[in-house]
Amino acid sequence: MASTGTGNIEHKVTFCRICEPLCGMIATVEDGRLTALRPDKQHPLSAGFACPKGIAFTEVVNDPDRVTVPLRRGPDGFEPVGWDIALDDIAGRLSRILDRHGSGAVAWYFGNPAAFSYSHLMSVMPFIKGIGRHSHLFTASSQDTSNRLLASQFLYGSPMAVPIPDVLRTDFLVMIGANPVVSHGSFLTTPRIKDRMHDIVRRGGRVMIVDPRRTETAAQFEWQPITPDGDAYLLLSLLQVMFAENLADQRAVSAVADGLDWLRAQCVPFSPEATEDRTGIDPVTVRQLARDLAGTPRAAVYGRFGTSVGRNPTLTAYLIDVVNLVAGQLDTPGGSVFSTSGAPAERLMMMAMGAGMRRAFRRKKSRIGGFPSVIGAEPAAMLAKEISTPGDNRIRALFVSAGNPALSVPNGSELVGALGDLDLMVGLDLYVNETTAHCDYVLPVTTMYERDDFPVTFQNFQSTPFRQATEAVVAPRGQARTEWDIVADLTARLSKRPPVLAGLAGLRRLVERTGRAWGPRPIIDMMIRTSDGGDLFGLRRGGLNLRRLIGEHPHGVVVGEHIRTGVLHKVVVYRGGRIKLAHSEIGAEIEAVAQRDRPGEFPLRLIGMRQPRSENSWMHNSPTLMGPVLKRGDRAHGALMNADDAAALGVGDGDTVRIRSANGAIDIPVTLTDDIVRGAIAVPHGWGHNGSGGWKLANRGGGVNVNTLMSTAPADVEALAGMSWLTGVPVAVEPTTVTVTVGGTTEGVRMSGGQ
Ligand SMILES: Nc1nc2c(c(=O)[nH]1)N[C@H]1C(S)=C(S)[C@@H](COP(=O)(O)OP(=O)(O)OC[C@H]3O[C@@H](n4cnc5c(=O)[nH]c(N)nc54)[C@H](O)[C@@H]3O)O[C@H]1N2
Ligand SMILES: Nc1nc2c(c(=O)[nH]1)N[C@H]1C(S)=C(S)[C@@H](COP(=O)(O)OP(=O)(O)OC[C@H]3O[C@@H](n4cnc5c(=O)[nH]c(N)nc54)[C@H](O)[C@@H]3O)O[C@H]1N2
Ligand code: SF4
Ligand SMILES: [Mo]
Repeated sequence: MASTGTGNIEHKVTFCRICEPLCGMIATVEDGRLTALRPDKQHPLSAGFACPKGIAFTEVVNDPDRVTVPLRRGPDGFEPVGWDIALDDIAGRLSRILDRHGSGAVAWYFGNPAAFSYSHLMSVMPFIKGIGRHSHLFTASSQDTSNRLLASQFLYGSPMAVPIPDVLRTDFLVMIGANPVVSHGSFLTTPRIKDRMHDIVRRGGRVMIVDPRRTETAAQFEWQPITPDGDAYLLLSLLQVMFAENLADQRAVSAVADGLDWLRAQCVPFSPEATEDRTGIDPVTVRQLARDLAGTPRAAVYGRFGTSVGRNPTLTAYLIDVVNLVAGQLDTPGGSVFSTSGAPAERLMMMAMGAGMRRAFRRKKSRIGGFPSVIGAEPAAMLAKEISTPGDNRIRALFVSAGNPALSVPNGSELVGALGDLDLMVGLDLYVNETTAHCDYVLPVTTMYERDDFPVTFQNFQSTPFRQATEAVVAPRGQARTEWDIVADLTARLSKRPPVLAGLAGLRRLVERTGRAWGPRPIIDMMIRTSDGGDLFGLRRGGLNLRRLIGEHPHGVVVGEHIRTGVLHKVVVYRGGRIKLAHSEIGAEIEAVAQRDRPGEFPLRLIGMRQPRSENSWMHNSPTLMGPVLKRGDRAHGALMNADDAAALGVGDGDTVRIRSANGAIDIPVTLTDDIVRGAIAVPHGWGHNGSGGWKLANRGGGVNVNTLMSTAPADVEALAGMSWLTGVPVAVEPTTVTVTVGGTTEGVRMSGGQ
């Protein structure tokens, strides 16, 4: 690995893997210890940018609260044990559970950071699938991306075909439900995304942000306010206008897609006038937007998190692509494009994945709620009920890696209650968090700087085709090991290995016999060699392989100026290579949208809000990130509310309010603002560190778990992709403090205790 420095101080080139831009980093390593991180000025794309979280990561690596030895639950809480004792016991208990109850008794939940580690994904997936055909897999994706992947499966035949906006070339970017100034982009790897968006405006183009809140991003560009969960109506209206005004080149669309007549008929009832009370957007604006999207030569609509967690998110994701298609903006420069790797085998992979996942979607239904399998997983909102409901294939052993579902999925207290029914629970995490606190064992894992990596997940979401790989920067702290090693070791210790796992164990022995380390590197090497910029195993002189990428290009290499377009025939894997627009499932969702309930007992709508110094639930133990927050006292976690709504309810700025939903209630201080539409209230997620976790500073930050308000009733989970309902959730807000005047000074008096 490239490094410079004198004596015991080295400066190592690497990259951040907290969020999707994967910013280049220089790590200062003194006597083998990570002492500082700074942005890499020589990184071709992030070019000296890093956010506060990335810089603060040194504090995670060296955190005294980190789990650095295997922990076993004893009568007095967790106690350290050796790896052999831990893994022998886990393997023994797992083997007995498998013998007695079969593979349906075993489940794995992996969370967001798993997507940022090749060795994590490439070990856990084969393990849990290899356990047997009834095993359960849950991921953060049913709170995040499954709807988007399923929409691609419907339209193109494969969940791997996910279009992204061609940010570098577009002249009109419409972002729906995304706040990249804070999130740094999602399903979109565009380092320095804010600068790239300002470039659009600088070259005479426009950026429009469709969001119920005038976010940090909306404040810098055009803000189009919308009623929470109104996106499907807006998109249907855009299509209605495009058809009614003949803005679409229908011949061009019919040349690549089947079902245009079906689609046109579906949109008829949704004129902008008919949807105005659902979106809060004036029909003149909607018509103009439709004309601008169809009339600007390079325009792209992009939707992200805010469009993924409402009532009908698979439909919404489907409609975003269809709007791009009908506007003539799909698969064209500056439009909505498919970032392909250039590997000859890519289409074969997509075809195989697509066929397998389409079959599983039709045939495999979850035990509780009958939800279809989406990218091989079940809805995490059903995890608690899958543990606590008796019957065949009830979960008895649960592994949780890189996740904190007690805070991240709906109704965490139901889940925590259910965890007590398990016979075995094992966590693989950097910390004892609010979920792993309930484990029999918590196993210490490496941080991103303690392992080699290549960001497989994000290769096809890059605005600029780019390759970078890294070695570990420091040795693992304490006894931490990679998920790959832990899974391999556990597999080897199972008394009777299911056939797939036996095969993997055999393969491992074979590889080790040749003197090579068992790991994901050969697979990654092959990917690099066969995709854009690769050496094609010697056929392309000077091309890349993994060794050369790390050794000669530590800052990474741009392997193409722009995303390739004109690739529809490669990414659409249906026979004939044609997009399929007509689906009975989509028709049923359009029907459901038309019938959606109006506000009743709960008149307001809850939305989320990411924060620059938080990463979901897990960076609240960094003094650098938390210090300024804690200084502001109880404002570490607070809600944002429209000032007029507040006035109508008698709520003042800074008051603590009670937010109630059909599912629960939380008490939280509010800040009043005009920068959020009337009827909406925003609460950040990832808080609610109640002291059960081992992260002391996070516990001091506390906050409340907003997902207490969310439902796990099967009827409240989206029927298609099993998405949790996290935005546009009906709530009522009431003051918990009243303002009284005592001897001339104004004070708030609490009317009721905590929830
Ligand atoms: N600092 C920071 N960065 C992060 C994270 C973090 O926790 N902190 N998390 C990372 C993760 S896991 C992800 S998935 C990404 C997500 O990144 P993004 O996809 O950019 O998502 P958010 O930042 O949550 O922004 C979603 C926006 O949708 C709006 N919204 C809510 N409901 C609706 C709706 O019904 N319609 C519309 N149109 N808008 C709506 C919200 O007001 C919000 O501004 O961020 C990643 N980056
Ligand atoms: N209400 C509401 N709920 C939400 C969201 C929202 O916006 N609003 N966002 C949703 C989204 S988009 C997401 S992605 C989920 C996130 O939810 P989850 O993925 O379930 O949890 P995180 O909070 O990301 O916690 C990640 C855990 O991984 C650990 N960790 C970090 N790095 C590693 C590693 O390399 N290996 C291992 N084994 N562990 C590691 C951290 O210590 C932490 O405990 O939350 C979802 N829930
Ligand atoms: S934006 Fe921040 S957290 Fe995300 S990759 Fe860059 S430095 Fe890391
Ligand atoms: Mo996420």
